Amino acid sequence: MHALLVIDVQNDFCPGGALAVAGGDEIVAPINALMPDFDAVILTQDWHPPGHSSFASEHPGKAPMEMVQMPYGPQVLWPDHCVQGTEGAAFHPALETDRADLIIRKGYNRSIDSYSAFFENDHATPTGLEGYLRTRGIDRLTLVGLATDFCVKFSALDARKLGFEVALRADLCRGIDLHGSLAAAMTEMAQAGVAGSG
Ligand code: VGL
Ligand code: ZN
Repeated sequence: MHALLVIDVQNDFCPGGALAVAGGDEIVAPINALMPDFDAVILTQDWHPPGHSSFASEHPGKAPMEMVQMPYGPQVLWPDHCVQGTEGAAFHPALETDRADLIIRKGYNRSIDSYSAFFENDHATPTGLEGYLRTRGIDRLTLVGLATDFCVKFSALDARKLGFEVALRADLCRGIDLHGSLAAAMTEMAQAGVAGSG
């Protein structure tokens, strides 16, 4: 069983949003067109409470895109984004969300970020997606979405660690590219055996 995993195609990651990824909206129509080719379609939704600890606004003297040390490791600080229930957290209006079997939300714990669809940024607290996939007999994943070098990469690497067969449609992803993070992400994914990332 082969699932399409659509990462964070939300207003705040598209042009005009709080953490806009260049070209983020360009991938929406081709992702919709791909959905019928899969046994399952799963969407992720970045879903932060107000005052989330990944927001620079919670760290006096810090600006967005600066780093801090968190108990679970280094963390990039972001502009406030994808706040639960806001228009910015909503999916891009053209994304065909009705086709999704499952929408998995992440980043809802105030004290820890969650880039990956599988684990929070401590690499230990599960979102529950692994169990869902296994109980449905899904063993192959194709990943698309935003952002290539953060949530897509973390999801792809965790999926490989968990033993799933993983392919990236790099043409249907867009990156943030902070200090070369996009090229580094592609290399990391290729080394981990993510097809389509080399
Ligand atoms: C993401 C930064 C913060 C992503 C989410 O979807 O890649 N990036 N939250
Ligand atoms: Zn986020």
